[in-house]
Amino acid sequence: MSTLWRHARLATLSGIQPWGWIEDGAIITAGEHIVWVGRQQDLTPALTGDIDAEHDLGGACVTPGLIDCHTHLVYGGQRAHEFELRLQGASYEQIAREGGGIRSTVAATREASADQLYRSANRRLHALLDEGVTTIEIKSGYGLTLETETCCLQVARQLGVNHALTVRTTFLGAHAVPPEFDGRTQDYVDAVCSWMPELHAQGLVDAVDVFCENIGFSLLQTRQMFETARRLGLHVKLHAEQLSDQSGTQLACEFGALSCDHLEHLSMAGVQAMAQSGTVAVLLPGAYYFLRESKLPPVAALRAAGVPIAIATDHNPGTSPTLSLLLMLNMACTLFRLTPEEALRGVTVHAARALGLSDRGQLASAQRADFCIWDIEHPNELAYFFGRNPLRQVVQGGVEVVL
Ligand code: DI6
Ligand code: FE
Repeated sequence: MSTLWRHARLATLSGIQPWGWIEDGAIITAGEHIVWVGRQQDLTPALTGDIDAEHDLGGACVTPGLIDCHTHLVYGGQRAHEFELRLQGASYEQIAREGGGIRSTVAATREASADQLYRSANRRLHALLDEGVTTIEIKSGYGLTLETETCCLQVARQLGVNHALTVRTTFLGAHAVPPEFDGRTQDYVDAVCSWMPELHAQGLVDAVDVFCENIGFSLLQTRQMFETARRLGLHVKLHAEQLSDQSGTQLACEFGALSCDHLEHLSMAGVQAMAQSGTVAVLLPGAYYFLRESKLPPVAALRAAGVPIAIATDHNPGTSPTLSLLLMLNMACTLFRLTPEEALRGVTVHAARALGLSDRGQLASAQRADFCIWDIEHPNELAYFFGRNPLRQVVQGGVEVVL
């Protein structure tokens, strides 16, 4: 099945033009892939001879499908009450130390049935799909037993089976130490390492992540888990330098990490390490905003060093309960001073790279035919508006998705 999408204004994010802009453009898709992108006037009869269907987009703006490369979408309950506590002066770390925080969501997740976990994650997923997300990363990390982590990863995989989107799963067993391992963090790290081969054998893990932090796991423990991941041939990523500088980034880069995420407290040495290993910096303005952080990630240094910057929702019940990737575009600009074009690259081509995917994120031949059709004049409007969704249509794998 070959389709021509014509009369579009394309932000291809490919080539050297700003935005990879093509003013009066067309796309030809065949099956799940793009086979041609260019100016309408360059369409030749040889190109359009075998077309089965044609869509006139009436001058609408087209971008690659959006990619949310860091979410914790599967969990039980929610934590609006902790938000109230923080408004009364308690800090996130304080709440975590007193058994709230991640642990309270772990308790709610363990209590929920697989069906309940699926239904609540499905509702959240729909909010993201409605704004043009075509690929999403979903982390485990709220089960913290082999059984519940397995269940959460299965729910994540099932969401991908039942919707027109790609799901990449990340095992984040090292999100927090569960209560049954209190005072025995090393035993828990050993347990996490022992679960990895089984989860991997079930095809449930695309990458391994660790929360490396003074309230999370140490550098040495992170190294042990990364070594286990490497033996299994799994990619690694890291929650790094979110609340303090632990130099986790340098360690992650030693392991060729796909991405280091958060990075508010990243040092210059960390920036250099990322530049050398080609690791993506995933910035999460939702968590920065919701925790009212004041230390900004070193955007200018990352930019100067040529580190690719991605943006994601970090959707989770504790620090970033947002379900709007478009809002994150706006916040990446207002809070982190990214340009609107950098922000869009951050949820497309750089987000794809943060997931180890080279077949998406740009409008170019041989890329997956995942794209969004927007009722806007220019793609800078995606970062400019907030609380407004100009999405007209999503095409996933060459097929129009019913929203
Ligand atoms: N960093 C975060 O911001 C989330 N996890 C992490 O490692 C917070 C998770 C939570 O509070 O539930
Ligand atoms: Fe996170």
